[in-house]
Amino acid sequence: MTTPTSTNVDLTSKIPNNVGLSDDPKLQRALERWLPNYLEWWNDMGPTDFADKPVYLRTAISVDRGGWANYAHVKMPDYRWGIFLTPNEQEATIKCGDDAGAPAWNDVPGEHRNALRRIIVTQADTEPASVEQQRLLGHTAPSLYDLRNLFQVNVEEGRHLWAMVYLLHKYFGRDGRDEAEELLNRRSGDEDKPRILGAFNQPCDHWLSFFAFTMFTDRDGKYQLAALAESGFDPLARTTQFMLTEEAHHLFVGETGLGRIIKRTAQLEREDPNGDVRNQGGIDFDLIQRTINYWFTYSLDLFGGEISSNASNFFASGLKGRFREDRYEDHKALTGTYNLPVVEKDKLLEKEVPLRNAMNEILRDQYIKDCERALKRWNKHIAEEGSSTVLTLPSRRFHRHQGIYADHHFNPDGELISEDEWESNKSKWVLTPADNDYLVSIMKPCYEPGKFANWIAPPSKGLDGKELDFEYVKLHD
Ligand code: BYC
Ligand code: FE
Ligand code: FE
Repeated sequence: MTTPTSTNVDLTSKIPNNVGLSDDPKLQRALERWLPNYLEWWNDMGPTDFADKPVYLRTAISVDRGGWANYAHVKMPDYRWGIFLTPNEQEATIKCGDDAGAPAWNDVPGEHRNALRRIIVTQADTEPASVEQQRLLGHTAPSLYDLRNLFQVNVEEGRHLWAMVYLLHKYFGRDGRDEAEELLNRRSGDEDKPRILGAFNQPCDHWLSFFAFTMFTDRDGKYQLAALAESGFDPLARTTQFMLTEEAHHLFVGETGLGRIIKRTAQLEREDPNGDVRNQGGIDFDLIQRTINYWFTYSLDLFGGEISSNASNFFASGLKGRFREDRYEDHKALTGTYNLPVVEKDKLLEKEVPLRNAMNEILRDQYIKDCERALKRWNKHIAEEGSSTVLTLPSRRFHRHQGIYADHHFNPDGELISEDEWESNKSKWVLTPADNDYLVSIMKPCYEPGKFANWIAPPSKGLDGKELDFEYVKLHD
């Protein structure tokens, strides 16, 4: 039986949904029991101190094209976190692997149960983690426009957790309910109960990191979700398809946020006779480059090992496809190979690996290309402001904590270096505690409608057709 979904959303239910929740009272009760625990987590670990302020948020009230974004001033705890699956247009099939072309699963096949649960739990864990990482940023926002964007991202990451918890409750029985509880118990950066993936335990305590995170880490989300949108487990495919529509805004926030800082930096450089940006409370290009290096590489880690039997199994069993699998002709990938440099006896040597084992690397390739596109755009804007600075992405081997390069040291160009060389250069290459101190010191809240902090340029236009001086967050009633 297929999951009943329609473009009509049941908004009268405690949990808005288009999955016919009211027809499944047992599941509905289980989720309604999880709801207060979720709200408790949100109150403890979500954005601090803004619970009573109306925020101009978009809420999904329908999954129709164009009809799913409904804007209104809402207090965050009243945001209606719901469960939405993109409706099926035709009978779904398994998109890749050994059974490519066979009908998709509407239930969890026994032999793939553990792998699927692991994928869903891993995906789910990142969502609340990011909210935890960003919980203090409301106190230092550069404008009401940015404050609103932060909160929009936060409530939607909360909704993404709901999306995954629905799958766990509906399809994984007791185990799924236990996992859903655990998702509210782990904490970003906690020594005893950390979040699962590395990037989600790193501190994000100022807005340069926030924008780099939404640019680079949310972009891993885009590629992982796109790979899961090709899943043969149809409820997962359709859930992630809907999540991707929300994700686009997070990426917009990151890319334009960094772009606006970069633009402002070029202007400040020009305005000072010595090109000194910091004496005007700005963010110098070297610091921006170190931030890019830091978050880009932690995000590269999120794709997993370069040579991965997990990835091969996920692909072979049709659980996880490639980015836009339909653009490939061969969906089995049994014959091809992929070449990549590996470290052998202190040298980098090309190695050929079977295509299926390289699926993480193939997804990483597409991610890197997408990041390069953004860098190119920023560099164009820097040149237009009259600066000769060129920002770059470091090599994929640089500053890695997962995969085949993690046990070695590389410079940003990707050349093998000694540990000494790494140690003596790392403060030039990646964000340091002193950098974070400086950034925290310049980030004072700027909450007058239409005003922006000095270290960032205003956006080219407001949101949802509103002016820049619109009251995106109502701080005073
Ligand atoms: N940190 O074969 P390997 C998002 C572990 S972001 C720590 O190399 P595999 C969002 C791995 O678990 C998208 N551990 O990797 C963004 C395994 O452990 P075990 C999130 C790591 O399994 C912003 C071992 O290393 N979604 O949505 O092929 C805001 C060897 O595994 C890391 C997903 O990730 C790491 N970085 O690939 C909000 C999709 N990397 O089993 C939200 C679901 C690897 O040996 N996840 N390990 O103990 C997956 O598809 C895969 O688990 C991964 C790893 C791609 C993450
Ligand atoms: Fe998300
Ligand atoms: Fe996101």
